[in-house]
Amino acid sequence: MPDLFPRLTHADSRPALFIGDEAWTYAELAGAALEHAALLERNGVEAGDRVAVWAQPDLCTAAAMIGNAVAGVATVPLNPKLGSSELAHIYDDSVPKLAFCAEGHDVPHEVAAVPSLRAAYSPDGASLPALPIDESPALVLYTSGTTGPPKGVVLTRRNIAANLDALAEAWEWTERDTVVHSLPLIHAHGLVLGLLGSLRVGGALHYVPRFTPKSVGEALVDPRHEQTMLFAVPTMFHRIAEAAEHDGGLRDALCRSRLLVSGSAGLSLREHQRVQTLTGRGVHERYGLTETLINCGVPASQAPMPGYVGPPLPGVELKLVDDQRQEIDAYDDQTIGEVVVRSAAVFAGYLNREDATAAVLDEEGWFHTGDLGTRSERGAIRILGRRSTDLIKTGGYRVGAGEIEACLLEHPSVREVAVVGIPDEDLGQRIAAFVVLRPGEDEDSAALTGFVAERLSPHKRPREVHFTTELPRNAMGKVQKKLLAPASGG
Ligand code: MLC
Ligand code: AMP
Repeated sequence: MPDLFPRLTHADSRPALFIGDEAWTYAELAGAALEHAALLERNGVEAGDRVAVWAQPDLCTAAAMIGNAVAGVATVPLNPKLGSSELAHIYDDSVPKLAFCAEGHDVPHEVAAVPSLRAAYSPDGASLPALPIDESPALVLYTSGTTGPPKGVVLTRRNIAANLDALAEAWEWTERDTVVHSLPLIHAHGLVLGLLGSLRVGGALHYVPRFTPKSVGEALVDPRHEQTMLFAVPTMFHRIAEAAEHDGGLRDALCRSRLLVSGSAGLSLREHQRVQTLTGRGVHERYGLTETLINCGVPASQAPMPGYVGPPLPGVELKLVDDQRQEIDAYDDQTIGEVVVRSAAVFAGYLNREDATAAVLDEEGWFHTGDLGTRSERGAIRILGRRSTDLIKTGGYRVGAGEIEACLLEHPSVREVAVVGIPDEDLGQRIAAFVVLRPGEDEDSAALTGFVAERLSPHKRPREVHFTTELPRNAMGKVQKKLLAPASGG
């Protein structure tokens, strides 16, 4: 029978996870996951329920996520920095039976309706039962749209296994690899690829709880690892390249890694070249979305292709379509169309949002990404922008302009607001808010920034606030965001 994590069902003493100074073998991780599953049962959780997990950087967090799968429940990962309004929305929408937090960390918010469960596991070795690869929901990942609050993306075990196997093939990813990353354990990149991917191939994950170029560099050359792969977002590569200018050890660490992989946003040609010049080796890009997981990637067997995210992964069908959703045949590297994909990794739908699912997933199973790209003669894809300027990618995080606007409009001093993404060398895009205050009100930008950080989450806070007396509108009264940020949306 196909099994989601074969190495956990024949668990041995090979290392599975390194988090900070702590480490677990596969047998220890399996034992902890079983302890977690037993704890869920004692607390009345049943197969088919959902359980939220505060994604603290802790071995027990990983055990809880795997233990949830053993118990047949879907994990709703929660960002430990999540603000109060966004958490309330996620709880209301996903209705978790309980929320787990690894002991030793503060539970960020207690919400009476959702009981908190705290535990620390110190396992003896064990093995898991096989986890069948089927259509059961494994994860509900909350991600932003252009308007409204974030939607829950339901990913099944089959989605996850299909995508990880395609990536393993493209990257020649095996049990010999230790992935090093410092991404939050709440999204496709850090959680699905970084954690679940490492466990599915039977390799290891070395998680760096707090991102600094130095700590990532040290993890890459940790003598316990046979060979390493680095997963990072472009903002991290930008900061790593800055630091590597003056740090020979970091340059050496990058050079010795088997594969450097960038994703979640486009890596600029400048950063590609900088890493290449500094270390003598390049960065392999890949492209995906929460809803589809990874669609394209430059194979490890090929040289990096700055500017391109590579061809579709094995098992991914990809086409370009025009505004009428008609297929574009061009392989000319010039004609721009919306990227549309179909694969076993495409999600099961948005939780409780059939309307929103139908808007992006057609009856033949094609998912409309909203991303604009071209295709070369050899099928390599370039991502050039997005259909909507209201989806912002900042530091690799996807943020909807609409949700920030709605949040700021709850502030008593704010009368009108427009939020845009402004090109930024470090973050890719930085969030800017243009605010019209109510007559007689006076507010400073820090107060508004803090208002968003507290209610949504810190990475959604505007990095700049411009106070104005009027927003530019067209004859229909619609705000003309292009006038606020002419080059936004890239
Ligand atoms: C500052 N801070 C505030 C604040 N101002 N907190 C509250 N209120 C305010 N007004 C604090 C923050 O809480 C944080 O604290 C610190 O300042 C800096 O936080 P930041 O601004 O978020 O950090 P930054 O340096 O900008 O982070 C850069 C980054 C981060 C690269 C580390 O953006 C990141 O982790 N990105 C990864 C995104 C990701 O995983 N995307 C994958 C999506 S999946 P403290 O204490 O924490 O320092 C996907 C699919 C695919 O896209 O293809 O992969
Ligand atoms: P998310 O749902 O957070 O995974 O964000 C998905 C979006 O990230 C995609 O729709 C793209 O706009 C963007 N993205 C991911 N990887 C890349 C990449 N390599 N190049 C350009 N954009 C990317």
